[in-house]
Amino acid sequence: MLKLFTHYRSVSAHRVRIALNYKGVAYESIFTDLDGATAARQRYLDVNPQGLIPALWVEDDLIISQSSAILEYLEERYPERPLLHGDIDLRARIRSFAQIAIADTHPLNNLRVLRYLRDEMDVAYEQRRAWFEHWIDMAFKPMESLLAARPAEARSGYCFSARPSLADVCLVPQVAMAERYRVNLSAYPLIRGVYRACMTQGAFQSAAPDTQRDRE
Ligand SMILES: N[C@@H](CCC(=O)N[C@@H](CS)C(=O)NCC(=O)O)C(=O)O
Repeated sequence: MLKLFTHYRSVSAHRVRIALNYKGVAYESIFTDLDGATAARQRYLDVNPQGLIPALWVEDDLIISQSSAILEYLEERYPERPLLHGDIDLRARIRSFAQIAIADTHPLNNLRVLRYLRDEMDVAYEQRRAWFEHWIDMAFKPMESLLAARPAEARSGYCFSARPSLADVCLVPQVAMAERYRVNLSAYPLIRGVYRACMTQGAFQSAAPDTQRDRE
């Protein structure tokens, strides 16, 4: 059985949990500390030398790090319930949308960045929160525009189609994290609508941070 090194608060692990659940792939959760100082965390460097979560153990010779690499692997290995679907144009649209979250937003609001601001730059909590909110807005504004510009046939409950795609998989963890930081999302009705639609689905519910067994 696959093993996912995960932490309930990890946005990147959240993406992978949704994809595994959606595809109906059984996996064991290995709850892994996000705190850089613990012994368990040091041991985790043997699994993923980058020390970042998630990692997917497939076999001893194959441990995949980086959530987008894991998502691509799952898509190729379990194509039956695809997250990249539709025609080539739709798949391009889905990928572009997903990359806003994966490449342009999460790296700026990652724990190690926020910790660096706190510990090395002496940035106070309110300013760190403003930083977080700024980069969320820089993502959600264009994402909301992309959703508003969808062709009529793409306007289902989900981002771009009648079933969830990689776009939803990447949007939902970002919204969950924004809610955790109490970011005001009232300017993003389409994003909130997609989030609500996704959260009616078991695959998304059982991947949510609050439903994870390592949640304190
Ligand atoms: N690009 C990586 C990012 C992984 C990542 O940054 N994970 C976070 C949790 S969401 C982490 O491990 N943070 C620990 C830290 O920042 O020290 C991916 O998509 O897997």
